[in-house]
Amino acid sequence: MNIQDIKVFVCSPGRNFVTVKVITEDGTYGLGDATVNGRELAVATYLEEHVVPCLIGRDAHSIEDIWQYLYQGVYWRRGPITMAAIAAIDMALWDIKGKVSGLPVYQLLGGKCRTGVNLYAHANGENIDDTLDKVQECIDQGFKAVRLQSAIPGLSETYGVLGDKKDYFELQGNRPLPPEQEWSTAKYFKLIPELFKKARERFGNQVHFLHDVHSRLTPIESAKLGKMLEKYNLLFLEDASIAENQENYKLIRHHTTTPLALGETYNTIWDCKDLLQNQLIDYIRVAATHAGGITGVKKISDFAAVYNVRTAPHGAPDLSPICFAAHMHLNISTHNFGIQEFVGFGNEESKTIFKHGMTLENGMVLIDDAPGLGVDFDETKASEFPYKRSYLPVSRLEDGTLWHW
Ligand code: GCO
Ligand code: MG
Repeated sequence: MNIQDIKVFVCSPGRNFVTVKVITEDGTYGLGDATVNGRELAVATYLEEHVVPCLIGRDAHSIEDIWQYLYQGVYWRRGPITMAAIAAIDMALWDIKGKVSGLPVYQLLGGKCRTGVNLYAHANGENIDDTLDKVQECIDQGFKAVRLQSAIPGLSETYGVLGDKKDYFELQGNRPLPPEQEWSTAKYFKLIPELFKKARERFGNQVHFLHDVHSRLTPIESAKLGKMLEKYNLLFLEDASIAENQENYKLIRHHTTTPLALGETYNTIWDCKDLLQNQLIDYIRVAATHAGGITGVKKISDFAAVYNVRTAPHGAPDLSPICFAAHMHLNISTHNFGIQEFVGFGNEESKTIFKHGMTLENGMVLIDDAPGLGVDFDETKASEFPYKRSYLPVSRLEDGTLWHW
């Protein structure tokens, strides 16, 4: 069953998405997500110029061989652009295999390990009380785990808290350049223990709590934060420090029993190999779109299982519903799955483009038994929302030094 055509679409229903459609000679098609937030056209060009011509005429069933052909077969390996391109092709090929066999992708991956996929929701507030009111809303909606983020007094803007802006695109106003945000670890440290103290006082142990540091702390500061938060019993502390140097996490790990999660920007097993085999983290957060698709994530999950590390896939709104569906098939069929980040199924515009049968019930996502990934893409509707240049913010310390965003 040979590949006849591959199309790449870039649309912006409130934010940019890069979508790939692989079509076989009998007309079966599969879909993949190749979105790299703020660098969308780089992946689209990589696919159109460098990947598509090599795949026409190849057998769509040879998923592993095509994955290796695009990974090992290219002298320039790894990196987010390459791996997102591989990911989108890979998802589309799994989608095709499912459609041709009449089975949902999770059946091809080994079948169900659980009935539904546990989620954590976001509570992002302008201050502690506002965050706690948002936690209550999440509990009322049935979520059993909630990530708490709060604006930091004295800093102009805080990660995760957008005020009256609905997304980072709107935050940039009419000037599509990276917005600049301030960071102060001292101000952050004044707020965070207080946030979790009040959260436990108000909610007791009704739900799991999580928090995303977004990589702003040094390793010793992360160790200190982990220790301060131990008594509030977090499910995990995410992206405490950057781990380009994976050794950093030894220092954090040796000081705290707060569980650690990492990996939303990782692209291959090589980015997290040392973290996993040294048991320095508890959850690996790789996303199918950024880590080589279903095939890439499966390799990482199986390796993680050896070290008792569970998966907690990235679920931000810049991953399209196709990636989310790929995660659902992985999550439901992966024994060492932990929890899935969830921020809803997209805005109203994107719901007119991406159609699927996933439903939310009692803090879980349930998937239907549609063959393949179970998502469809309306090309005509997508063309009504053309690409808009957009950037994530950058971060600076109060003296102007560039810092991790
Ligand atoms: C998360 C992430 C996101 C990222 C975003 C970047 O935990 O959901 O940290 O908020 O910042 O996906 O594109
Ligand atoms: Mg994060």
